[in-house]
Amino acid sequence: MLREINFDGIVGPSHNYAGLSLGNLAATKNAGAVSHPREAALQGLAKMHACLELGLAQGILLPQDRPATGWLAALGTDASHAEPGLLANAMSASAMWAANAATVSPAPDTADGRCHLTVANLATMPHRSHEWRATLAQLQRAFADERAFAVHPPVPPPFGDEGAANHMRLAPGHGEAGVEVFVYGVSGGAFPARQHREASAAVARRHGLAPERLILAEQNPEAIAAGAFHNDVVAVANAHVLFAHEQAFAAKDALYAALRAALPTVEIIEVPARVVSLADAISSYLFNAQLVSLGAGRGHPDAGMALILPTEARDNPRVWGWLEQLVAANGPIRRLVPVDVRQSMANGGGPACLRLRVVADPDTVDPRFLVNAARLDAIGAVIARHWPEQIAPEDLSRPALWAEVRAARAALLATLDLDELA
Ligand code: SUG
Repeated sequence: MLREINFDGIVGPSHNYAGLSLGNLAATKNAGAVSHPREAALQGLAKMHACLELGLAQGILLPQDRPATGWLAALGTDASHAEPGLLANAMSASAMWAANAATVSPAPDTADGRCHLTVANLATMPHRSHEWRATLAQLQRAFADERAFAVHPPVPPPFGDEGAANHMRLAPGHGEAGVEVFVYGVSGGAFPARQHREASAAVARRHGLAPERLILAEQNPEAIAAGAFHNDVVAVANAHVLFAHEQAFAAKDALYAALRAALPTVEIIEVPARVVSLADAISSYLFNAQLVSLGAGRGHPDAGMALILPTEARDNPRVWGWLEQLVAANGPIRRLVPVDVRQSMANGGGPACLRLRVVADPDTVDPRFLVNAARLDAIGAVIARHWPEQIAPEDLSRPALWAEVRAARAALLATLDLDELA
């Protein structure tokens, strides 16, 4: 049976605050702060436990090898000789934000009836631009069953592609054919537009989406200027529901009309700017929530939906007040589930950034990438034992930290029987 599976990126042992992402206000604000990789990874695991308790299917993606020696070698250097800025780019744990790993078109939407995944090139940011090789290697293993999946390499730069963070799928149910919305930005403001229209269109062509299953929509430049560097900071969709800020899209009326034409049962829940400003939306990450169907895996498709939100959304009275009214109103969204992912949030990554959604039959996925509570506990034991407690900026150039980070990852791969990713 087709189900939505959330694959969460396990926070890597080199998680740090180097302030590498221009236009990501949280990351810029926390540049130079001391990070806590162990706490960060355990917060991510607690979120996965919460998802399992809601009856959702859960998978994992693994941290990448850091420092990124292959990338440094391609630049004619190594960790011992690279200048600090370059080394920070090689030490980033940014692959944890799995929403940026790939764009996924589930089987019911595609021409050949397979689930298609295109790995994101993340070409706009140096620290993210070298993630794709290791991501491709992982996805090729997790989704190796070629009867069910097609895994594509990234679209070529300079067309920037940031994966599922700029992609929304709406459908009557996860296992039915839907419409896919690709949201791109147009450059010109103070901050880079990271998703290019050309990349979105290329992904849609490769996935074999029929024209009636495809909408290309421009992100509102005001949202990018306010710090919404990805669309998933101002909008999220699940099944037949779109939950979006009033200022998320450049031409929202045209988008909403196209959605209603493609999916007459669509429900659009718009948060007005006069109640929640773009600034509040971005600081609270209210839209970087996982909007999930409750009961779907247990055969109760009408059990409503939950928003799995960062605790920062609960801490903002304007945001929380609006959400409490929303769940009281008897609409599709019936539950609010705050989770503490503050270590990731401080780098601009909320609950939705940490996961990649794949609609698939779990039996077709390599089981090493799927988890239950017991497997999460085994991962937690490795993290508690091996992940550094903290990393200060000056630690990034310490060979002892490189060795610790490598050993930590190796211990996790061994526990999960995934040494082949070493
Ligand atoms: O690409 N932060 C990530 C956050 C990605 C969030 N993902 C989604 N919205 N889906 C980014 O800006 C900060 C890393 C640093 O500065 O070290 C960073 O890369």
